[in-house]
Amino acid sequence: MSQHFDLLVINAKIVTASDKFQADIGVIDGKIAALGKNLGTATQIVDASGLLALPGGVDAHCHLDQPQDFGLRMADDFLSGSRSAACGGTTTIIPFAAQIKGQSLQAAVTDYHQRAQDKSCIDYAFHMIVSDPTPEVLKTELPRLIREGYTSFKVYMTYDDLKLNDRQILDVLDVARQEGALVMVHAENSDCIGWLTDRLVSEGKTTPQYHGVSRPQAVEREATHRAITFSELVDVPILIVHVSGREAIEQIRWAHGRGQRIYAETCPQYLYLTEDDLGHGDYDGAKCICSPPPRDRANQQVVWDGLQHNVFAVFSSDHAPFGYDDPHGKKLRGVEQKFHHIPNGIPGLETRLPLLFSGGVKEGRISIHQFVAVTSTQPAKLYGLYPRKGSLMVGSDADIALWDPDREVTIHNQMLHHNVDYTPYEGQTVTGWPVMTFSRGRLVAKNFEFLGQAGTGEFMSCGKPMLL
Ligand code: DUC
Ligand code: ZN
Ligand code: ZN
Repeated sequence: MSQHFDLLVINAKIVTASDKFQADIGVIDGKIAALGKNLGTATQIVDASGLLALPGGVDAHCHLDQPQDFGLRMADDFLSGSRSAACGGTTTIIPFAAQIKGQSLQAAVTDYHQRAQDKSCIDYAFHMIVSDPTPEVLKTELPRLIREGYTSFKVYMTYDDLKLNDRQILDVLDVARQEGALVMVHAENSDCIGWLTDRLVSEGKTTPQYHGVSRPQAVEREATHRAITFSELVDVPILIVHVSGREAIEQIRWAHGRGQRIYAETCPQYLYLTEDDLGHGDYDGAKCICSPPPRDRANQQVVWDGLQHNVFAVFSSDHAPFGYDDPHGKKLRGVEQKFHHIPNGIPGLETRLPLLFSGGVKEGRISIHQFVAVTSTQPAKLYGLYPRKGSLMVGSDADIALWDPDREVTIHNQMLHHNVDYTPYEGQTVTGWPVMTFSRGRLVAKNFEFLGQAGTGEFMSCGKPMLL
């Protein structure tokens, strides 16, 4: 029986985490209503001949408008961040509602809703950051918020304003086990970083390049191992975020060999940047300061190998936007800072997918199905958004990215849609670009142009993690 659709995407080659097939996509009320041939008529028809139709990306680790200390301010709010994501083929973002020590978790979540409301142009959910696990938080707030649909939260093993001690991490993992939440862990050893930093500063070594020296792989390896041990003791899965290189990967593989459910995430910076990008005394290196820091070429290869062998469940941007020539960013108060006072984080929402598509799929390191899995399907599953997000199935949201797999693009900051004054990937040429992005059937980006509208993105409460 022929039907009338709001939107028909015809002649698409559809690619999911498992399948590739030729079909038309019929959309009604923002949802995929039919997949097939000769489906019927439509108000809007888009011919996708020669293009790939992929599920819109799910960027499960990005920071937008997150309150900062010391006069710092993130360059992207929910409008500029979601706009940039949409133009890079991403249709779901999951940033962080961060608890400030002394604040209730609920206050952090309420505040964050206000920041997102009427701004995001694509759908979004929140992870929480638990920085102050008081008895009230552990007994009442955290379990309640998990039941209300905030089913993932991050803990930090470093940063004075955010870090938890080992006992506190065990306590929050226990709540996650009881309630069925997924805990994301920032694994770096705080005291080791502090000790190395003090030594470098006392020797007058304060330029951006020393950021990497203050956070060697050993501090990431040790914390990763410790987090894996906590997961074993509490008997709860965890996800190690932003894994940077060989040593942490070895720990994760070791845990996998023992049958532990340790999920891992990596990011474009660990495939495309190296410690050389932190500079050699010049301040430009501040543009690439993120934590953990980028390593070397040999480590990039190990991260690629990890993607190829499915060590990583998730590939995220870790977009943490601080302007470079910005008195609220990398040049705080207009002054070049010592490395340990430079805000950590780099932009990447818009370039995440093209960088992995190009270096991964086009260069034959991963299959296109692995690409869809780590950038969309698996984050949607792990963070309780599947099957609404993460696939192209009847009943799913019509979040569709149409990719031209052969489009050659040289990345320049001026073509990006974030509010940051640089990209770490300036001048990088990639092959493959998402030329049209639909969010629940609405065209939000086409050929580098943003066509969406502030406030059309919806908040989604998350289900329990669907473990892989
Ligand atoms: N950790 C993050 O997850 N993002 C930015 C900086 C950091 O240390
Ligand atoms: Zn982190
Ligand atoms: Zn982050």
